[in-house]
Amino acid sequence: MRNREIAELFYEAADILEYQQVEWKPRAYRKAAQMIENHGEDIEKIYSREGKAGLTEIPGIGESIADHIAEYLETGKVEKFEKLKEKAPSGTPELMEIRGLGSKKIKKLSDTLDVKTLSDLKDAIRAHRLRRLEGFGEKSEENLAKAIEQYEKSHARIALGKALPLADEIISALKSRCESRTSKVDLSKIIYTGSLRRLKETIGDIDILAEAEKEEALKVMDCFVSLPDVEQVILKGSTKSSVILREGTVIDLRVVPPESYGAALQYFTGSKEHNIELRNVAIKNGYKLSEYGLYLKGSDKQIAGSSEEEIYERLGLAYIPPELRENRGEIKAAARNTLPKLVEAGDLRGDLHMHTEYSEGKDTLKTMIEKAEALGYEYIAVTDHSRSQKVANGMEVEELKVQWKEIDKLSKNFKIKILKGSEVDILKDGSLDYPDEILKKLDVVVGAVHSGFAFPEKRMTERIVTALENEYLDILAHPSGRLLGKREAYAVNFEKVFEVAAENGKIMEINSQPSRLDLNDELILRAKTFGLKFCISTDSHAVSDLTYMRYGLGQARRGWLEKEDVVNTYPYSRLKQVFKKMNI
Ligand code: DGT
Ligand code: CA
Ligand code: CA
Repeated sequence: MRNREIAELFYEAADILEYQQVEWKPRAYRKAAQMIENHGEDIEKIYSREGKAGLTEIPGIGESIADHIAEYLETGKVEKFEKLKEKAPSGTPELMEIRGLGSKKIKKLSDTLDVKTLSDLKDAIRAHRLRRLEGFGEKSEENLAKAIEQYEKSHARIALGKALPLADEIISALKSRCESRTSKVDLSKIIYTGSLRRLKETIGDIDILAEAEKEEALKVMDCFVSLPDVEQVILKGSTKSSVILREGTVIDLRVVPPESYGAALQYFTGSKEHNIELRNVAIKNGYKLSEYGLYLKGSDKQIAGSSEEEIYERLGLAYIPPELRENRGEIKAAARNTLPKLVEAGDLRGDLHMHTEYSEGKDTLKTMIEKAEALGYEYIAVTDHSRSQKVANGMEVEELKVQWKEIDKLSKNFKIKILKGSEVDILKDGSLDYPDEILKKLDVVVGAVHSGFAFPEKRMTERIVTALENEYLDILAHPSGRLLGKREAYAVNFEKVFEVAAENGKIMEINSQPSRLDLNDELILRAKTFGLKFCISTDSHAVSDLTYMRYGLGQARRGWLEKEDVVNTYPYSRLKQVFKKMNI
């Protein structure tokens, strides 16, 4: 199905024509694009069956637009549109998306200030060159600055930890609005799809899919665009609507009938690369796969479509969990029935990295324990910062001993096992931040780099290798040191780190803080080939952080990990064999 691709062609042409101040065509092109995008049947199929005559029967598509579609389907491009693109400055479509900027203004900016791209425009605003321009002025300069900020926010990738709760919220708000007494639409099948369902570490936009009969679809869309958090409606149709929320996130909602729900869920979950590969499998087996269903080639007969499971099954594949759908070998593995049995939330028995008021945590030791027990955990490790972490209120040896006493006391009142741990700094020479006689007494030592991030690769590698060779270190915390959107991973030779860690039986942390997600999926996949084991930890700084586990779990699953690969799925008795110093 190439309807969206064809629609995109006309949207782009419309933008450029508008810029060139052609009066009526942009409107006609946009209308056609919308009709094509929302047309239930494959435009390509209509053309191959009925030729141009079939196309002109679609409302909004006249002779000349049909000619363009035919040319595009035959040759992969439209000569006229290619010429248009050559004449327009390359930044035009982007500038058209800035609120308050129409084609006339863009032309004026280009002719008078030589502003051709978004970055030119930002420079011009910063230098206050717009306020003297006829038709602009100081107020409009300010408004444009705000519009650019909003545009950039809505185009920046957002953290999984922000997108996931937001999607949950929107889905439940939409459900209750639809199911209210005035609307009475039953939305029992609604789910987030796209990169969010694959639990990618960052999300471009939030995609939501809902099932409803055709007659109900518009009602669902009415509910969606009128949600209180919606700031701007980009597009509203009966199958797809798109909005921008007040805080800048873009949400796409698609509504499909029951017979296509599974096919749409599969398609819009992606990834695009997985879908392309899956479509090839379909073709090889004499089928055709689209977001509407799985069909016998050259026929309208749908053989699967209402559930994802039946689509994979009909293609001769084991069901592939969304986190694996990145075209990293999952389709071959599904064909051979060798997919991993991924670690699940219910497998996790404890959390091995958390802070309390003793260092930089916001909650008391007791509160953290209570919450962990309420989550059903069998054990936790309390790992406040070591003494060199002055900014994080790192603990002197004496304070640590006070904490041990409190742990001993509290242990009597709780069923959950409380491990005495520490997040110990790996100092610049690779040594650990407590003397051996203290390290020896800790049940779990989580080693972490918190300084000297700019070390050259060789020095950083030697530093971490030294720490991994230290018999008292158990876990390497957030091994790459990156902070999403803020700080790159430090330069380090991971091959060497993984090799030495494996030799010494050290555990790699998967840190679940939304700003870290470290190790990331790629590094997890790589580390696993060294035979390493992992722990998924929250690095909690407050009780509310304990639920971050789901994000780390997502990365572990994206890294193909099974229960056996993750030590905090082990029962307490077996954990003792991993951390040999454990003495409770
Ligand atoms: P994002 O939003 O950048 O984090 O990534 P996604 O994966 O959510 O991508 P998005 O929102 O553009 O599209 C949602 C899904 O729709 C995507 O995962 C797969 C499917 N899709 C989008 N474009 C194409 C395409 O050109 N071909 C195929 N086969 N699938 C596509
Ligand atoms: Ca998306
Ligand atoms: Ca999307």
